Amino acid sequence: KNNGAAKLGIAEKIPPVSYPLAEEPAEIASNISFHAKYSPHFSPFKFDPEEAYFSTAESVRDRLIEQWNETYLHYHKTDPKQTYYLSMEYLQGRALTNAIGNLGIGGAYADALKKLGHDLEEIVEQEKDAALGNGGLGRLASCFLDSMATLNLPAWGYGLRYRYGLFKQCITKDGQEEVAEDWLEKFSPWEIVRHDVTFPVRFFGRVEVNPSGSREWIGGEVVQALAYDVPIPGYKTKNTNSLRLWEAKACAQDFNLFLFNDGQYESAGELHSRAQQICAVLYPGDATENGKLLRLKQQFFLCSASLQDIIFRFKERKDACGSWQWSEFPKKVAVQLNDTHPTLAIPELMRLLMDEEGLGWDEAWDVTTKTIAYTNHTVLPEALEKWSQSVMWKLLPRHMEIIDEIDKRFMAMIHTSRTDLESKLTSMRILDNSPQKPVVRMANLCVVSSHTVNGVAQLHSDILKSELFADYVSIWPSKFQNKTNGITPRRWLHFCSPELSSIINKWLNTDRWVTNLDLLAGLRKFADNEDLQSEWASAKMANKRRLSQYILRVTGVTVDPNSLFDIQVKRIHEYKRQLLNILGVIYRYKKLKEMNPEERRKTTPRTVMIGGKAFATYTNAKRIVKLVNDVGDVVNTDPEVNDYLKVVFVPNYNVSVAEMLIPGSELSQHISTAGMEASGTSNMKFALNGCLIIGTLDGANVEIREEIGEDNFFLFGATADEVPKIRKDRENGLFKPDPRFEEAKQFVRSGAFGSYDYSPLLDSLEGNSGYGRGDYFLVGHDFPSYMDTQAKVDEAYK
Ligand code: B1N
Repeated sequence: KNNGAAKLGIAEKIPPVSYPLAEEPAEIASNISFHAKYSPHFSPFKFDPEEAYFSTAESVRDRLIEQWNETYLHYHKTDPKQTYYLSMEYLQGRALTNAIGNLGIGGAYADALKKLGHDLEEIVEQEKDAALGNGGLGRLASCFLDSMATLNLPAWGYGLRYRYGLFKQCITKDGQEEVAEDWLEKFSPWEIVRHDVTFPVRFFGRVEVNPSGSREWIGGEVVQALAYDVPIPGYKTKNTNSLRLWEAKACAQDFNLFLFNDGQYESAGELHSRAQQICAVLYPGDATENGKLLRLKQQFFLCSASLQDIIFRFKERKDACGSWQWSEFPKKVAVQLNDTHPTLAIPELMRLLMDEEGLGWDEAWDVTTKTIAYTNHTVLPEALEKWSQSVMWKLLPRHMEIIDEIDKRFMAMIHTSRTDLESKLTSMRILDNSPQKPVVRMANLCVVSSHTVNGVAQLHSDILKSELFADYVSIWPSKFQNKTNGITPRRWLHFCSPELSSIINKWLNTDRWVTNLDLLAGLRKFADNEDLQSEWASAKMANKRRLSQYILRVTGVTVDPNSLFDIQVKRIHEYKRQLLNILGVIYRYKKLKEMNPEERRKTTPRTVMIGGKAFATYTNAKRIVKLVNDVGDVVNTDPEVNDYLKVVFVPNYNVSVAEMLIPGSELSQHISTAGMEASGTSNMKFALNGCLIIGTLDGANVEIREEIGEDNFFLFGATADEVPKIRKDRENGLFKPDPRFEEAKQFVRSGAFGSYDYSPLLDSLEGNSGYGRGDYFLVGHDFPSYMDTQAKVDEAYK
């Protein structure tokens, strides 16, 4: 029975203890009380909601650890091929509801807490979101972890344990203000620090050639990577995977006691504070020069620690079975790169194999390219990573040698076997040696070194093949694939809308849809059933009421649950076109003002909610946040109109806020300029909650529309293949703006929403050409079809 443990050499040392896991609410309650009493974190004399949360979480964690240990031993014993997801971002959100839901003990815990005088709903609110990510890319990583655990896949995530994750967004009279959010302020009950899992990670230094000819990276500074494991439970399975987050630490000997005793306290601890900087903050993902070196250090730190750990475990499992070969590595290990942020995994794996394990180039290259795969998440030029060659030579000299060699060998291959591509070589190469700014193109390095490259929705993957990576397709036709994004149906329907979830259970007579969404098609045959319709409508109304109370609490604005709830929540970006949305709202407001009361009564009352964070340095995005807030202030206090229109900026949009908003939505907006949103994932969450979509043919919208049917999707706007010609026509002065568009802009310029100067924002919509001006995102072009389509929404709602 203990084969796995025997392999680990721990079977004899640790007798098999079984921790008595309580099942009955009374036993669970005493288990929670036990943690409240013995937890070193709080006074044993108080049991307020916060302490109740931490004690509850610790009691749930005991169960997770049991399953997690069993899972680890199981995989040690069976030695399956294991997937490792390398990501600089994870947007985990809260863990308590998810954990007890996946373990199937939600009801027992609710009852137990009731016995202790607490309400589970209130207790879960005590948890801070783990927001170690910016947006869709980070949330996708977290959804994948949940789904892989549920599918019983041996799959781990690797990431960084940022001290400060995504900032908290406060709204002031000046618009967005960023405040550091300390998610570890008290502590996180969900992580297990692994003092037994540490690896050294080097920066800077130099390369030395040994007498044998092998190369060695030495000198520089070395920090320790310390692992923190977050158990990831699957739904209704014992399988419990790991999210391993690395923290950077200096060693005790790096603390200079001599300097300290000499009174030079800061210098004494310099190496310690430099190590601490590495995981101090989540990079805001913006395209500024600032902090670039630190970001590169973060990326390498993740890659190096993770690969050392992966190799360690591979060898540990192999050594237990006798002799083995490195060619088996790709049969046991798959490494998936979440965008180019962990690209350094490629040269680091090459270095570890060659310099540490003694493999030759060809063998190391074969292992590396069979192990690594790359997911692209964007075609936006400013998000395609390029690292300065000189910075890279300084920080990672050995890796630059390796990248240089990969580049040389790629060129040699083109010169010998693909002379037809020689004219394209300059742009296909990994190194861009242009004299002004020599850089490494990370996406090119990923394409050349991965066995598979995927986009995240069909349209996006097609664009990768026809544009961004077009030149590579004829070399490796089968390398390029599509994997349309997905979401976990547990968090995004089953747990966030228990009302709707139980209606679905009832009508399908099963809850198997929770792990197989295809089964939802079984509802189709009841679509016209009036009982189902009224149950559905009352679940939606319950969720709208809950959302209304939340809106009142966080904004002070009263919204009417009988109005149409129209929501756009996502990062604020010009390509996502929150500006199109708010200009449409502004036009609607102006028309409502011009109507007489009789006419107003015939309109469809709407509550428009917009939420999302703007990068701290993205000025136009912040102006959009301010504009939405200013419009809300005017509209919501205008007694002539505010029975028919409310405009709410939902502050501090995050995973937990999404769990509140999405179930209460009726219309959601996914209105990016076609071709620019790689996939989108909230579109899926809204659709799953019975919300209709107004949107463009972009990203996963295209596939969602095919799935839910055209009559559930309000389509408007230019298509991706039309966009280049529309931009060209505009440059040639051929654009004729719709009068409604002009009227909306003019209304803002007239000062209808206060004295703030919106002209830089509005000017970006004017002019003939250029990124950032000349309406690059086609707001003006799509405005008329957007307004016409919104009119259809109003009619349909009636
Ligand atoms: O990745 C999501 C997609 O659903 C979205 O459409 C896409 O915009 C998003 C640099 C990014 N692409 N690129 C990023 C994040 C952080 C950063 O520093 C780029 N995020 C996306 C999941 O596929």
